[in-house]
Amino acid sequence: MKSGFIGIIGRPNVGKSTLMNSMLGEKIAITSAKPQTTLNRITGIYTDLEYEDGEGIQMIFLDTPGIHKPHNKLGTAINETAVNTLNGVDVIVLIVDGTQDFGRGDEAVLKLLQDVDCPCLLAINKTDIISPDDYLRLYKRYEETKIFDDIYGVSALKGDNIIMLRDRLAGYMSEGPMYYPEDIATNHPERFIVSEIIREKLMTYLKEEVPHGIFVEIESFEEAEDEKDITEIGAVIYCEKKSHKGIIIGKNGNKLKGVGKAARKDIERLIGGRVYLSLWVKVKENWRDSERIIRNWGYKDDC
Ligand SMILES: Nc1nc2c(ncn2[C@@H]2O[C@H](COP(=O)(O)OP(=O)(O)OP(=O)(O)O)[C@@H](O)[C@H]2O)c(=O)[nH]1
Ligand SMILES: [Mg+2]
Repeated sequence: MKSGFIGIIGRPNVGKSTLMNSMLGEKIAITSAKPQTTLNRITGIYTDLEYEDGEGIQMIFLDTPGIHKPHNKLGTAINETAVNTLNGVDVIVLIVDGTQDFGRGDEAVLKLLQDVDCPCLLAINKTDIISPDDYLRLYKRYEETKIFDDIYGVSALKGDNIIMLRDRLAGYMSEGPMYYPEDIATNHPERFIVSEIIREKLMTYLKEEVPHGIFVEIESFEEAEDEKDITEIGAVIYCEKKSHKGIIIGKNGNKLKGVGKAARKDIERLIGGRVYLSLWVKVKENWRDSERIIRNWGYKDDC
C-alpha cells in the first residue's frame, strides 16, 4: 500500500477547497465566493484499493485556510494552521488564482515555500475563465522561481486536469499504512461537517462583514433511530454585533429560514435521512479577537 499527506496551500479564495473536493470526487470542504471561508485544516481522504494492480493507495489531502495578512486573532490563528501544514506533509500543492496578477501576497507565500524541503507542485486555477496570455505570464513568473517540480493549469470548478494532477501527486506517496478505513472521505465528526454546512450557507447569503464574524455551534444532535425517524439538530449561530443578528434573521425571519432550508437539504444528503434543523442567533461581541474563544472553538492549531 502507498500512502501519504498532501498539503493544499494558497491565498484566500483561490479555489483550494474546490480543488480538494474535485480531487476527492465528493464535497467535503465548504466553498464560497468570499475569502476566508475555510477556517480549519480540513482532511479529505482518497482511497483506491485497485491502484497499480491492487497495491492500493491512500492519499490524505489537507485543505487549509487562505494565507493572508491577519487583522484579528482569528486571522492569526488560521494563518498559523496553514503555515503549520507546510511541515510534515509529503508534498505541497500551491494553488494560485489565474485571474489575479502576481502580487505581494503571492511573494509572501513563495517566501514561505522557499524554506520548506518537501516537493511542491503549482496549480494555476480557474483556467476556464483566463486568457492563454495571462496563463503564460503567470506560468513564467512561477517557473523562474525554480520552486516547483511541475506546473499545471487546472479548473477545479470544471474538473479540467484534476485527475492528471491527482495522478501526479500519487507519485509522491510512498510505502505506508492505510491510515483510515477505505469507505471514509474525512475524519471530521458529522457534527463538525454539519456546522460547516450551515456556515457555508451563511457565507453565501450574507454580505460584507457579517459572514466573517460568524461561528456555528451544534448544541444538540439527536440521531434518527430508524429510517422513518427524523434526525433533530439544534445549532446556534454566533455573530459579533447586535445589528448583525438582525441582518442574519432578516425581515420576518426570512433570511434565517432560507439559510436553514438550504443547509437542511445538504445535511439530509450527508446523513442520508430526514432532518429537523433549528437555528438560533446569539451575539458574542468581538469574539474574533478573543484568544480564549478561538482556542475553545478549535481554531487554534496546537500541532
Ligand atoms: N471560474 C472558476 N471558479 C472557481 C474555480 N475554482 C474555484 N472557483 C470559485 O472560487 C471561489 C473560491 O473557492 P474556494 O474553493 O472556496 O476557495 P478557497 O481557496 O478554499 O478559499 P478560502 O477557504 O476562503 O481560502 C468560489 O466561488 C469557487 O466556486 C475554477 O476553477 N473556476
Ligand atoms: Mg477554502
